[in-house]
Amino acid sequence: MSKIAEVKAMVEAGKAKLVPGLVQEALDEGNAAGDILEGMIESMGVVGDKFSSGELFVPEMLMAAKSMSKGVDVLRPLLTGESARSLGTCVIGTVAGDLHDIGKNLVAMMLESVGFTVVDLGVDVSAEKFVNAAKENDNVKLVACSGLLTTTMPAMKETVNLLKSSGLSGIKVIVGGAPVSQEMAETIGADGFAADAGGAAVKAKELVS
Ligand code: B1M
Repeated sequence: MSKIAEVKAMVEAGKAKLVPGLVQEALDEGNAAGDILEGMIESMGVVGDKFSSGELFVPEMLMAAKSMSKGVDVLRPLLTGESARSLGTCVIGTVAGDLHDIGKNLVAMMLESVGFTVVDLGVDVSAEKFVNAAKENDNVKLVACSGLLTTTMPAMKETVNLLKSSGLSGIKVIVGGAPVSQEMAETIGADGFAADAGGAAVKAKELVS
């Protein structure tokens, strides 16, 4: 079994203590950080499918998420790097009612890597909290909203509406997460959409330049 396959198997099995060591071993063997990350993202898809089919339950899903987060911690310095440019501040969070944060954390990491100062509000963030953070932090150029549940899409819409009606001129809004599409982003009035963390960094740069 390849080292990346081992990492994937241990993420799927929720072995949070083993994953960081295996990720380091995979790097030491010469695997690219991006490939290891891709493998772990695939594993979360497998976990989701097993949850849907009743093979796994919430505690196992939680352990898989913890395992992936520990693995990402090892990759973080390799995926971010130092950016010389400053693109301003980005306020990011997962919308109200939604506790999923792995994708949001990856997007935050990528935004930092291209030169944003990131203010991460965490998960279950109300529309009001997004607006207050956009007003209270210096040089905010972008608000980024993540959401993974179809049931929290109305909260995303509410967040975009409130941001747009709060007189925050010049602040762009980007949205994303598995149930979000370009079409939905346009319908709810967001300025941009990206399907993944790399795409979010590209789109975010485009929106503020
Ligand atoms: Co939940 N969960 N979960 N879960 N969970 C999903 C999302 C689900 C698809 C699983 C399934 O049924 N197959 C399903 C949602 C179904 C739906 O709404 N259509 C689901 C469900 C139902 C639930 C609960 C309701 C289960 C329950 O309690 N009965 C519950 C809800 C809790 C809540 O939020 N209120 C729940 C709970 C949890 C855990 C807490 C156990 C855990 C999350 C832990 C954590 O995040 N710290 C969890 C997990 C781990 C998952 C799955 C398995 C994995 C999610 C993940 O981290 N993926 C997920 C199944 C799946 O995704 N296939 C599932 C990896 C991550 C890298 O991908 O987050 O999609 P993702 O991010 C991507 C892109 O979407 C994008 O970039 C990222 C990577 O490049 N992206 C953006 C994300 N945000 C972006 C923002 C952007 C741009 C791009 O711009 C701002």
